[in-house]
Amino acid sequence: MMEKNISRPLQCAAVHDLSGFGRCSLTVALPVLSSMGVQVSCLPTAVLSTHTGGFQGYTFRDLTEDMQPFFRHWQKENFRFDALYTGYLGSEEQIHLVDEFLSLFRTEENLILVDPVMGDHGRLYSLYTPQMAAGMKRLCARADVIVPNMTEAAYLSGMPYQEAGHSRDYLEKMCEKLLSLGAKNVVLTGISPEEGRIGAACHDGREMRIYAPERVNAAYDGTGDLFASVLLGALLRGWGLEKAMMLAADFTRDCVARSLANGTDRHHGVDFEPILWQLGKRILDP
Ligand code: PXL
Repeated sequence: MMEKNISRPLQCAAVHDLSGFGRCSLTVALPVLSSMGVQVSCLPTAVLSTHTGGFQGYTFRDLTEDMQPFFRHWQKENFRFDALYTGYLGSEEQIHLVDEFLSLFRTEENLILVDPVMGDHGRLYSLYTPQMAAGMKRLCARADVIVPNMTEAAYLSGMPYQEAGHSRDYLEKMCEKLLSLGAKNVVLTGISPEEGRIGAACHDGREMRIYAPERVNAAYDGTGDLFASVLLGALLRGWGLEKAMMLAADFTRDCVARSLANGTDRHHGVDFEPILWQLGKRILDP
């Protein structure tokens, strides 16, 4: 008997680091997108022993030199992607290279999602420089969707950072400033319009929608990557921006809740593995 829903896998090129330990970047993007029926091709920017947000003495192998030969080979092979997805970038030069990569692989139909991974909790990550932050603005200008957290949104928009208590007016101004960089859609993550609620806001250039369910009181590393990966998977499967945002927020919250209940260390990332199948089921068998 024929299986229903047979379709070619969607193809995504993911430009992120590979952090060996601590679920984030490629070790999140790969399983999440695969579970959503998306084939992921990896353009790794660096290989680290752990991510940089909570471990001492991590190794960092910069792969800047490999990036251009890597994607030039892909170009020769004539590979095409339904989505170009960029995350953590390790140097200013990498940002230039990603610019070139986007120019080469951009098509009329494909979707560029730029996650401007720069910092959290009001501060830039330890290896992040102001020059890199400036370069990130250029990448955002080319994106169909950007997914900054509130720290990144503040840096990119020039607006003051607020940890919580975000008014609709503040969020709307922030989205408008980010849209004015050139991005077509903005999804702000980690917004908290009132005590006890946390979620996301999306703006498609016409209107802003807020989704802020009840907060699970914990902060885990890698949740930005998880959110962005789920969002992209849902967009690729044809979901609208608001619905995709809600799925990403719900799935991220469920993973945080389980990790908290399991006593997982916040720097290890969230325990998404046992419930990935639920994500696959939601998206592939609606
Ligand atoms: O999750 C974001 C991220 C990705 N990659 C690396 C990081 C971080 C955050 O700290 O250090 C290497």
